[in-house]
This record gives sequence, C-alpha cells and structure tokens, in this order.
Amino acid sequence: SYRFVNTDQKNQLKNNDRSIATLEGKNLLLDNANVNDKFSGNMWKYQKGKSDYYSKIMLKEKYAKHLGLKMTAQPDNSLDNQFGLIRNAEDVRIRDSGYSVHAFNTLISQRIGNHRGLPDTRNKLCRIQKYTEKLPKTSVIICFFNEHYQTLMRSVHSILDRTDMKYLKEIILVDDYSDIDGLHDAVQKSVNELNNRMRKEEEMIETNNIDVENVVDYINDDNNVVDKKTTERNKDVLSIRLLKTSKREGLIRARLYGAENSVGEVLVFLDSHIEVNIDWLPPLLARLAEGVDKETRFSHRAVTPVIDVINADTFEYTASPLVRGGFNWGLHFKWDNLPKGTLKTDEDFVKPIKSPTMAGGLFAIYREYFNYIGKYDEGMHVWGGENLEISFRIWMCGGSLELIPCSRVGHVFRKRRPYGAGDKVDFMLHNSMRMARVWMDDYVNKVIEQYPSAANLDLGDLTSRHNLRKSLNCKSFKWYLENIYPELETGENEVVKKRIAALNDVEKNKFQPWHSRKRNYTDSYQIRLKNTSLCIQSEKDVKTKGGGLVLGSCIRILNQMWFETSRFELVLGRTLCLDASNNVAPKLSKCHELGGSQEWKHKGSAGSPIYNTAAGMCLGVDRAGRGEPLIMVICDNQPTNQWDFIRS
Ligand code: LR7
Ligand code: MN
Repeated sequence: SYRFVNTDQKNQLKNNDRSIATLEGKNLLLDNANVNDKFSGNMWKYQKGKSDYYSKIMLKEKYAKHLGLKMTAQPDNSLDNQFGLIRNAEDVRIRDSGYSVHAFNTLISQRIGNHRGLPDTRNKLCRIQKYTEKLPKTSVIICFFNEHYQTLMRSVHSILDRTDMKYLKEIILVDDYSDIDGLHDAVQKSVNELNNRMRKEEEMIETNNIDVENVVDYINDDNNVVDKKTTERNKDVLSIRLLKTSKREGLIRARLYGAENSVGEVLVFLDSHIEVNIDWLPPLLARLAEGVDKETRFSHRAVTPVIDVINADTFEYTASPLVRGGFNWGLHFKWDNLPKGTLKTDEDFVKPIKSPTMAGGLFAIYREYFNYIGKYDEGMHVWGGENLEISFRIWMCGGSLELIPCSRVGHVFRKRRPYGAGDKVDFMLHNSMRMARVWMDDYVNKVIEQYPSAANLDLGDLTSRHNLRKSLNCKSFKWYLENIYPELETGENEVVKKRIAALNDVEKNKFQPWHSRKRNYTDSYQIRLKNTSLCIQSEKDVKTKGGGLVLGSCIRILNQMWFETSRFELVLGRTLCLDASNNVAPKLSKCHELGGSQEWKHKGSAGSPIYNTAAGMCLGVDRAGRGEPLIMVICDNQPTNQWDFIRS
C-alpha cells in the first residue's frame, strides 16, 4: 500500500502528515481527497519500491464518480502559487510573444497544463436534473488555426475529463493548415498517446478493476506512458482524430470538412480554446433528443451551452449570466438581456431559453439536421458571419435555437483576433453580405446604410444558397423580425420602438452582462514604500484618466487614499482603478470590473508585495525618492517592491 503525502501542506492539509490516499492491492482508495489542481498544492509524494515519486494527482471525474469521491478545488492566493508569476526575463518573453501570436497569456496557460478544476457555475437545480441514459452519440468537432498547443490540448482534456464516454463517439480536430512550426506534429503525438491511454482505461473500467499503477501513470503527466500491450479491440470505442485541410480554408469550411468526416449522430462544434464544465453534454443532448421526428430521426433544433468566461490575461474562469444572442444592423453579434419575465421561478433557470441568434462557436445539432438545413455557406472565408447565417436559416426554415442553462463551457475571450481582418477583402463583411443577400430580403438595405461600400461587393455565386432557401420553403426575414427578434429596432414600428426604449431604461444599470452591479469598498488606506515615508499618489488629480503614479511624502490627501474593492481593485478616491494593462507602468483607468490588469493581490500586512494578476509582476520603483514613478517589476521582495498599508 502506498501513502500519498502532499508536498505543499501549508496550503493543502492543515493536519501535516495526513495520509490522504492509500493504495491497496488493485484498488485505489482515497479519502478526504482534496484535489486542488490549480496550484502547486496538487503535487503529491508517494513511495514506490525504494524511491520517492512525485505526481500531479488529477483523478478524472469519471474515476472519482466510480470511486464515490467528490473533487473540489480551492483557490489559493499566495504569491508563490500564482500561475502568471513572472520570475525572470524568459517568462516575460514567453508572455509577450504569446500575446503577439495568440492574443492571450500563454505563460499562464502553459503552466496550468492539461487539467484543472473549474468552479461549478450552474444553477443549483442543475445538479439534480435527471437525463435519460439513452442519448445520441456525439462527434465533437474542433477546428483550429495556429492555436496555442497547451490551450488546445487542455480543451481536449477537459472534454475527456468531464464527459461520460458513453455519449462520445469521437473528437475530431481539424487543423486548418496552421503554419506554426511543429504544432501539427506535437498535436498528432498527443492524440496518439491519448488514444492509447483510452484503450487502456476502457479495459480498467470494464473489468471494474482500477489498476493503481495505471492511474498513477495516467495522472502523472510528466511521465510519457506508452502502452505496449495495447491491442486494437473490435468495439465501438471513442477515438480522437486529427485531420488537416489541404490549404487554409477558414473556420467555416474547416468545420464543413470536419462534419463531412464525422460519424456521430450529433455534432458538437467547439472553439479550440475552451474548457467544458461538469456535466456539460447531457443537457444539450437531452434537449436535442426530446424533439426527434420519428421518420427523419432528428430534431429541428440547435442548442448552445452558456459560454462562461476564461479571462485571456489570467485564465480565471467565471460564470456568465443568462443572456441571449442578438445582432445589430451592422450585423455584429451581441448579447441581449433576456426579455423581462423570462426568469421568474427557479425552474426558469434550468429550462431552455429561445435565442434569436448564436455566438457561433459552441453548439450542438443532429448531424442529419445540419445537413438537411444546409450546413454552412461554403463561399464564406476565414472568420465571421456564419453564426448569424445559420441562426436566421434555422429559425426561418422551421427550426429553433435555444440556450441550455445547465450546460456550461468556458471560452477564452480575446480582445483582438490574431489573424487579420483580410488585406484585400474584409472577410467578415464579405461573409455577412453573402448572408444578407440570401436571407434578409429588402432589409439588406439597412445593412448597406451601415456599410455603403458593401452595395457593390463581389460576393461570388449565390445560386445554391438561394436555391436552398427556396427548397426548404423558408419564411421571410420580416417574419423572423416580428416573431423571433421583435426587440430589434427596425425603425418601422413606433410601438415596438417605444416599448424597447422603456425596457432599456428600466434594465439599464440593473443588469450588465459580465459585470457585477455593486461595488463593495473596504476602508481606505495609504500605501507606503517600506522603510520610507513615501506614499503612492497620482501624478495629477484623482479624476485624470491615464494618469501615472508617483511616490510623494505621506500626507493624508485625497490622491493618496486607496479604496480596495471585493474584486481586488485599488480605486483612488473612489474614482479610477489602478491598472497594469501596459505591463510597464501602472496608470489610472476607468474601472472595467474584469479583473486581470485591475486585480491586485497583497497580504495587507507590513512589507507586502502588491501583485498584479495579469502582468504577473509587482508594484515597485527603481529607487526610493519623491516624484519617483511607479513601475511594474519582478516580484523579488526587494525593499523597492514591498509596501506598508496605513489605515487611519
Ligand atoms: O481561419 C481560421 N481557421 C480556424 O480554424 C480562423 C479560425 N479558426 C478557428 C480558431 O482557431 C478557433 O478555434 O476557429 C475557431 C473560432 O475562431 P476565433 O476563436 O478566432 O473566433 P471568436 O471566438 O473570436 O468568434 C466567434 O465568432 C466566430 C465567427 O466566425 C466563430 O463563430 C467563433 O466560433 C465564435 N466563437 C464563439 O462563439 C465563442 C464565444 C465568443 C463570443 C461571443
Ligand atoms: Mn474563440
């Protein structure tokens, strides 16, 4: 029998040498397993023969269930355990080059690795929903162009870790002709290893005999386990497949390619920088299965999960509110508040919610319905527009589009797309106009009002899409606006217009997607450089946006008084937030309430570092002196980056 000891007991186990795992014979028994996979606290030491082994223990949820265990993750804010902590110039290089290629913090993503626990962001009622066992099998399709390797692999692992295999037929990765050196081969290698491992796991589960050695091997990601005994079994088993397009197709045609090569009854499209949350799949499948037509054996539906936010700077996972998809006449997708009264009872928080449009990246649909309803428009390039096209098409041709609140998938929301908008053609406009010409009838003129140049764009051949609309006998866009999206301002109906204006008045300030409504301030304090009488103050007054910070003699004036909020913001004079978004020098910005560059962590005690979550660096100065500017420095506990907090 082995004994697992946590290597970071100060964070994990108050009771020092407590054995949390015993391995006996062929069964893995864990008690009080407190698996914290986000921090170094999940390194466990065990003895095998005469040597000590260190392993990252990450039991898959399916094992945990099998063993009757509950897995929890507890956040740990100590500086050493911050994933983004910059330790040297190399870290800075990784982070900065990551931003330029991928537009998110690859340093953090790298350090998180293949697995982590996520907060269960669902409504409590979701935990007791029951879904029938007999659900269709799924092909998950993930297209990627130059995705960050670790982020892509964690997307895949999150699916393997949190999906009941009986609902998964295959995971299809479509490499859209990426040109990052070595990316394709690295993904191929991992896919092969995963397939090998899965064959082994199936055996274990099947024989109800969870082999300790294998589980340990599996969970120790640093060990390259290659299974030599693996035999191909003639069984209906899950496989991961990596396909590659023969030229850069763009995400729309890449998805078509994936779909053509799939065999599952249901298709689930996902982006390549996502993490699925607990029990994400059954609610989607159950809703699709509910409406199945006996003859065609598919339902006329597409369903989407709630898209939670993975912060691009910090990879923090946070819940999104229930909102639905809309759009504006510029044909940009937007989130709308739910119509008033949608969420009245508790049950309303788990019931499907009709949505006029979808964001595009994450949805489930019967494969045969996807084909029947016209797949995607092959004439669309690279990025954009396909989400409104499929949304309008589904609604206008007799189907429906729904948001499923009990299904949650996190997505990395970036501030920019790391591939251009298109040099010669603006892809989004080209794609949107192809859509508008086929589906929007005379309302296309409203779009052209927004983009006069779009009137004469060469859109290529639209015949087959026009024919599709005819053959499916679809309703008019006017019908769609009146029945599915009456909230959209058409400029025609004064009654509707007034109603929306009134609605917006009431709803304004009350509910902003992604944002908290209320600020909770702690008492204010001054922040003094250790061993000095110098405090942090704004260079200009407390209301000047973009203003820098300097050291000044500590006197209790307004521009030295910092308020801290429950979101770890430092707000000067209750006005502007301390912001490290340029990674070099902090400045005062409008509070955005998104954490990251405005999230500061410290111990609150004398001589504490003040760490910024997005920058991975600490607040400091080059040297002590009046007028000395504040800069972001590596957290090395020098007196120039240690601070005292002076409360009145
Ligand atoms: O040429 C390309 N080839 C690709 O395979 C360009 C992109 N891709 C891949 C890419 O690697 C990624 O996995 O396609 C996927 C989507 O591209 P993103 O992540 O750059 O798109 P996005 O998340 O910014 O944009 C949203 O709108 C797009 C419109 O074309 C797609 O429908 C995306 O899937 C969609 N993403 C979401 O719906 C997630 C929630 C975002 C919101 C709101
Ligand atoms: Mn995306």
